[in-house]
Amino acid sequence: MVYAVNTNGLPYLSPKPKKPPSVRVGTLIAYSRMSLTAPPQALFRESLFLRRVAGHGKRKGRKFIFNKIFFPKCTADKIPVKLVPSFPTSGLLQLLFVFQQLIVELKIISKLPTTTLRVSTRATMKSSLHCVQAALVLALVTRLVTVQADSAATVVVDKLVDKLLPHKPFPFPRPYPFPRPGPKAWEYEISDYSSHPCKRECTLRSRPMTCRYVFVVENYFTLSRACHDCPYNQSHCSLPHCIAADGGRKAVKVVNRMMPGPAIEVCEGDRLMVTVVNRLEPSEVTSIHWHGQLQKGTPFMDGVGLITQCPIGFNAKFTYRFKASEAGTHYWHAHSGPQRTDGVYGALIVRRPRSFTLEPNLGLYAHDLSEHVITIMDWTEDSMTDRLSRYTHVDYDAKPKLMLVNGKGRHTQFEALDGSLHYTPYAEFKVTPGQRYRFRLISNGIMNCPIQFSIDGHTMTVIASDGNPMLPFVVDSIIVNSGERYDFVLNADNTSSLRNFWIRLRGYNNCKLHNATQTAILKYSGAPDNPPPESTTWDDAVRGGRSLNSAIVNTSLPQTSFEISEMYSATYDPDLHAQPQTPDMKVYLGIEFHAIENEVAHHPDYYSINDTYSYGSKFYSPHINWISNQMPPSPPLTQLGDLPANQFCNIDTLSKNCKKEWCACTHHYKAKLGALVELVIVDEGILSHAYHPMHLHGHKFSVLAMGKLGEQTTVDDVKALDQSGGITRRVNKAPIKDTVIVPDGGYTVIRFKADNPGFWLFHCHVELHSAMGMAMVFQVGDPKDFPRPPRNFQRCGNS
Ligand SMILES: [Cu+2]
Repeated sequence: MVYAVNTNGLPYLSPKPKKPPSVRVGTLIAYSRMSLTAPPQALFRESLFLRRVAGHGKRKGRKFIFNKIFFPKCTADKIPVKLVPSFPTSGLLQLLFVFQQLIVELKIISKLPTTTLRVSTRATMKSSLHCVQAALVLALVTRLVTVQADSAATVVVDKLVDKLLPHKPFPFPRPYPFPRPGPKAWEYEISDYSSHPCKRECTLRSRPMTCRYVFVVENYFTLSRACHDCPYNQSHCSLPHCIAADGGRKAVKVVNRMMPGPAIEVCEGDRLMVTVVNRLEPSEVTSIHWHGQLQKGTPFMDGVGLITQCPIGFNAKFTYRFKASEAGTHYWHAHSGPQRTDGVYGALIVRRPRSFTLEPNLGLYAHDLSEHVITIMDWTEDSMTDRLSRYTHVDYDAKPKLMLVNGKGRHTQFEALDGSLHYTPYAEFKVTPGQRYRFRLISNGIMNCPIQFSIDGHTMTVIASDGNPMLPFVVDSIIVNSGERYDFVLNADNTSSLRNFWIRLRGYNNCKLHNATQTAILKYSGAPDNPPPESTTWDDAVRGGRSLNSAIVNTSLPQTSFEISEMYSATYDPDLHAQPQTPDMKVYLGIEFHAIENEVAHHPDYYSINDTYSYGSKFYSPHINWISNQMPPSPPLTQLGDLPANQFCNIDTLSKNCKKEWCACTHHYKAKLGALVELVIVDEGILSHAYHPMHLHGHKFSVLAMGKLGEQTTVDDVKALDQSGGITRRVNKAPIKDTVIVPDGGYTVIRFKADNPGFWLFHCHVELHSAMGMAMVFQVGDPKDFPRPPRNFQRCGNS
């Protein structure tokens, strides 16, 4: 293959270059026309490259403006060159750089599946600065093209790149953003983002980055053809796009053909731009919530379909743009329908520079690695979309038999022709003896299924929850509820006989009925490759000793229980940790299931709740204060005027008796901007022993008190107790969270500062409970206080 670059007159390629001469050419404006045909990452990459070359510039749409630009002096004006595209392209790629008044245009024309590109250039001004090479190198560096040439030519190009980019090493592996060859999902390259440039060491001096991702949401299937011979050939189970799960075959919904979806790992202050492309055949809507990010100033990016935005329509896309303002362990998940429980979820890790002021528990660990992010969840044999219909219209079969760790686990047994037995692989977490690691544990739990998490032979030092640092607390197990996150330090010091250990999950409540359990492996480097010898049944997964967050219920377990309300925050938040004060607004919320003529599930004439023959399958409505929350037809955040006046209600505005008649509306409370709001959440515990992890959007809250009064209680009882001074609140160093459990037959008291104008969902994180009404919205401030949504923000609703 012929390849040549005319390097004559390029002083920086002289045999002994001392310092690359450069020419200051003033302001550079670079336009890109790539986005029509190129993946969005390419545009990002181009931007990054220009920033490296030209310093910090501004981007306005497709236009990049830089005040200073130093490009090497170059004089050549012809480049006979043969190049190949780095990715399949179906049309014209064009780069146009306006260099003061000199226009350098690089046209790359290709037709699939051609391998040769034609490059043409034009200069519109007579100038000695014919920086055609610069444009070529730009194309090369941005990986739009690669050189098809012999090694000598590659060396020449590499030298060109080196001279243009003296700040080596380049901040990410060279193949980015095309990390591996693979099929494209329509026009989008689907990536796991394992080598994303934003995944970097966070330092005090580093500038915030703009971090772009494309999330293609699809209906998919476990053990798809991407899994080839999995599990008979174990290595096939980790092939790209293979979701082995627990070995069961199941319809799932996923992002970028991964489960969990791509982990986003950024530094605090980075700007996230996530384009969500909805490919959920047939015609399903979606939206993505960034669980743990407060969205201050960007409430319309919170991702709650029909509260903060219109759900993203089928075949449509929506770009979430927001700042990663909250450091810590968080996660993203779908917030339209039950998609998150079918697989649309992934980690969202926001790191801080290694500074004791910012990370008070920094001294406890040496490593904070991507590979030590653990997502756990209960898992059903059939899809949750089906199960939601069944829950509503048939019976309450919400008893998961299974669990997953990072989308993996062992359950289904496969028998090969030779009679050998095979299973899908366990998740593995590697450690080196003697080292201390920060693990980040995230629960994407589906059902009413608290999970006891423990590691054989080790204790855990809990250092944070929901992204908020806590005073370190050593425990043997943590009870994790849906939506909660716990960061703990693991000291890899159990080396008396170098071996591996089980990481165990044990389910309670709904998960106890089928003894749902799962294990993963803590792998010591240097240990034999065998799995641990101990048995892995549900009974074996019990762990005694000190347990955190059992919600005062599991007293029968061989453990000493500590509650979240007994923990101490390691940071001081003036809004939440000031001296005890009377809140500006106080709301009592009773969460419970009630037998009421819920018109979604029952019909007064045909299958009434009072029909004796349907006794066994009565639908008990998940309520907050006897109200079934219903989503409005349009998002109130941006289309408040489109909603009827009676769309919103609460216990104070309803005239009917909700204990007799079904009350359904968008359950709504309004808080004044800046108000300190206290919620006394009461789980009356009447129907069953249920756990309700309550999650607040847009705010974090302090947990001031928690108590269990008996098997059952009522809101009135708790109110009376409170008024008689029977509920003591600890404000000083109260732990800060965004998702908290409420003891069954008891209460949890939380406070938040309503300082984030917008509409914010507050809901149970058990999917079926929330979907059927155990949710409400807090309006903070008036519409005049709301930030203005982006131009052309989507609209939807009744017509
Ligand atoms: Cu619930």
